[in-house]
Amino acid sequence: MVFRGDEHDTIAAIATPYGEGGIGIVRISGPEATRIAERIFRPRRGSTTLATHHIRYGEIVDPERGRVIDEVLLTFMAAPKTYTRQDVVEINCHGGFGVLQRVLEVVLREGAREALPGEFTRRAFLSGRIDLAQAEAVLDIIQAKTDEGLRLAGEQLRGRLTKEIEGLRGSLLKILTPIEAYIDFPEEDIDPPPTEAVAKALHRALATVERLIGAYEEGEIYRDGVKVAIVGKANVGKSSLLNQLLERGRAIVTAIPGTTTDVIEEAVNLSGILIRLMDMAGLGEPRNEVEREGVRLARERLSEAHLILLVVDRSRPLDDEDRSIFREVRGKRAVPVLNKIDLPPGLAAEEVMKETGMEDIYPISALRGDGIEELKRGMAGAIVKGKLKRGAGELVPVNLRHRRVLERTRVVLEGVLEGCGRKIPWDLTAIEMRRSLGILGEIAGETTSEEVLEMIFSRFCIGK
Ligand SMILES: Nc1nc2c(ncn2[C@@H]2O[C@H](COP(=O)(O)OP(=O)(O)OP(=O)(O)O)[C@@H](O)[C@H]2O)c(=O)[nH]1
Ligand SMILES: [Mg+2]
Repeated sequence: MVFRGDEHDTIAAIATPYGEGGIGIVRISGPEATRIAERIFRPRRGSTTLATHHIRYGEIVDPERGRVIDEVLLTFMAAPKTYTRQDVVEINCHGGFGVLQRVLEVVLREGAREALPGEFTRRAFLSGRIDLAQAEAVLDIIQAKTDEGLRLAGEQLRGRLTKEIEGLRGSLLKILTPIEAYIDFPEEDIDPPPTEAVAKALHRALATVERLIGAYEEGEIYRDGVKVAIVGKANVGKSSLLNQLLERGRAIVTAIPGTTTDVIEEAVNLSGILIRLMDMAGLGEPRNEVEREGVRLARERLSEAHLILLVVDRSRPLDDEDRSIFREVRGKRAVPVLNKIDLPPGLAAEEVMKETGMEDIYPISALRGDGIEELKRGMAGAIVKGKLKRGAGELVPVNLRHRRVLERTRVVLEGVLEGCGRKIPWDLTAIEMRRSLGILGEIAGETTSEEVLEMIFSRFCIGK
């Protein structure tokens, strides 16, 4: 989709989700917003002139037919103290699709144009009220599924990454300025910058770039969640465990081995981290074609898991199938689980510890729910230990787009550093340094191409 809008016309959209709700909002932004509002809004009492940043009670009337559409609360906010820095009107209607659609219709008939996805936020960006990384944060806030994800997005909206990038650009400029002075004013007899000092400063800048790239990996967990695979032999109670963790009967549980064949994926929130649980067929020798396909699928998905719940049936001795699964998950991050502790034991925890080399075993009964809370704490601990060095609040929010920009910056700066070693002419160094500054500017959106903007804003919903 090519962006067709320009920021000088007036846009309008239903800003609340489709469907029925207590209230629904039609939002208008642009130079015509006030005129349109004054034409279609009839206040219950008082002047028809709208005062800025006030809420008024009244009706929306179709000015052509004179018919009342809905009883509303209307907020008028005059530029520039608004989301888009333009005049903004928000009409709180009753939250029915028919009502909202009718109100939007008259607004459009009176001269507004239907907003494109993300166009309000795009205007906030174009007017300079927020930078591009902050605009992306708006989307992250809308899409956050956990508290921690929300906190990370909040950090971004407050401009955390932008500040880091400004710092980085500042240090690059500090390297660049004496080089440019040396090149630009040859008659002034300026000494060339000392190569070692430049190299040292470049190393420091590269370390910052590395740290920010690393922050992406850490933040990934908060943004996209952690994939956890429930792994074990057939009939050990994997699906029962899934149901316990979800607190509902999601997967079929039977006494027949080989009950689960497809991979079942469900999300659950564990201490603010989004966990994407995958229940699957038991790994082991397939007894028929269905199981063979199931095992193949299970193995495929196992490879994507960040964490494995390795389930063993404690009521039976270990056999070769268990051992072969232990071998298969060796080297992966796993939490061992001893299930069916309500039955007489056929196996000691020490044996499993010895054969898997894993400690911290969690004894549970997936049938009765014993030990599930401890297991949840253990899972959270294993995830945090593995990946998260900080809480979301302390993390610099870096998304995939930012990371790509940072990686390109890294390549350029590494080139500069290498050139320093070879004592290439200073003007070449200066050109490359300028290039790295331009690349970094893409994060805040100073040097971002129209295609990239298009890609970012088209992911928004209409009305945001
Ligand atoms: N006594 C007891 N039985 C359990 C427990 N957990 C599961 N079971 C029983 O074990 C049988 C298999 O449970 P499932 O949850 O279907 O096991 P699964 O590992 O998903 O099995 P497949 O999908 O066939 O690989 C069922 O009869 C469950 O009721 C438990 O903690 N205690
Ligand atoms: Mg199952």
